[in-house]
Amino acid sequence: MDLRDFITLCEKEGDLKRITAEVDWDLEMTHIAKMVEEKDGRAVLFENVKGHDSPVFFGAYSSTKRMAMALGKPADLTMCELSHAWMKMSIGDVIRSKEVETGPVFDNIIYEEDVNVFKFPAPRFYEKDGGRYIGTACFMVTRDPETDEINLGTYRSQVLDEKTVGAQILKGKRGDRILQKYRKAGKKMPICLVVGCDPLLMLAGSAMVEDASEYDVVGTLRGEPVETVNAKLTGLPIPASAELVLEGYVDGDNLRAEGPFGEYTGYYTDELYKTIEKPAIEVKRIYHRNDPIMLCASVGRPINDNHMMLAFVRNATLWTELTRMGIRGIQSVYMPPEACGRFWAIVSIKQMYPGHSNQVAAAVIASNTCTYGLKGLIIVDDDIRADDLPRVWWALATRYHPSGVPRSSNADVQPRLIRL
Ligand SMILES: Cc1cc2nc3c(=O)[nH]c(=O)nc-3n(C[C@H](O)[C@H](O)[C@H](O)COP(=O)(O)O)c2cc1C
Ligand SMILES: [Mn+2]
Repeated sequence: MDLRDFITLCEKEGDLKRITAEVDWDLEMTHIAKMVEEKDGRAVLFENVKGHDSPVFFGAYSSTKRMAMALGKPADLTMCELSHAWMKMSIGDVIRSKEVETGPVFDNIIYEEDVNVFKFPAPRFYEKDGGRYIGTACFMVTRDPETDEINLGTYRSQVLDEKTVGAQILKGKRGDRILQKYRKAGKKMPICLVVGCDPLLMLAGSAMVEDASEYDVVGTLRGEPVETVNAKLTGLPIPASAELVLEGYVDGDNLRAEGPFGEYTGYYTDELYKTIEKPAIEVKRIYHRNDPIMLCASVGRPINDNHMMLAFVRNATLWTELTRMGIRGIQSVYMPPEACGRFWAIVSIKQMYPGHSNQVAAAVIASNTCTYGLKGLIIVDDDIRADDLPRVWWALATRYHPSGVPRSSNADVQPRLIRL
């Protein structure tokens, strides 16, 4: 599957809204995308972006049905069931990516002197944003210089100038650990930024995969290898049918100011962040298909694209990690998109021995998936599905006591204050 197949499938399913009226990339496009996602539910293809001649696609992931379509699963599965399917498929035999001679991504090649990233219809999302963002549903390809392993990572990317884009690779991520290896060796890190491709590749780019290439994870999920071509300057593998790829280098010693950005939390990154300098890509080459379709994701208050992606991918990788750890009794795992897809986890277990729920809680907290951002965890018994939020509330009301001591009556409960 490539992005065009996915858009065709959306249209067939009645899940696509085409917007042919002229729309401004500056604040207007993102506002419309968010309103359509929230009030209409369809994905949106902007076909007429002011000052540009290529389209922009929003909302690929903003419904569970489209998440199922991206995964090639029946449209009526719940997010929990989809995460379970990912977990089951991803622990099967690995199907490695396949290098092919060439692909439509090379239909157009722009060389260094002609590189001007502003030629592409990157949107500005919110008023106080530091600029236009070309990478919100993207991924970046790097190679570990010690192990030669290929890593995919989704990091947001602001257009900083004609030949430079941001790469907000946060500290401690696999991408950062790779960058630091290049930096210590006194080298720049080769990198390819992919905008628009098989939607499952982008999801895998945002998954905390530590021990494999995400290309192989997607091959395993799809049951057939991802086809890649080698980018011409760095030799990094990129999807043969990607829409748009920026190739270049990150100098770990040359950070650039980036942001602010109206985030998926519904808040701007702190004003302080304005002065924080982050890695950036010096763009040397651009490859793109004819009429490249730019894949973007809405941000802001939940629930939109970003929250669904974060929730789905984290459910799937947390469930996979718990299974690999050999933790018993797991019935379902859910990181609610309402909680921005990453800050709260709910796990349903079949309790089998004293201390079992504590063991599960410790395992969740210790997982790589939950290292970043988990604030709280709710464990419920197996008669409640982790994604059945009304029943989870019922369990909190009747089976939980803030003092930790179970009581027969809830009449004298002293509530624990949560200050907001
Ligand atoms: C839409 C979206 C945007 C993201 N933006 C960032 C980002 O800017 N920086 C970051 O470090 N992680 C970001 N993440 C989370 C990472 O993609 C995730 O932690 C992934 O594991 C990073 O890849 P790595 O583990 O190979 O470094 C984002 C996730 C999603 C779904
Ligand atoms: Mn990765």
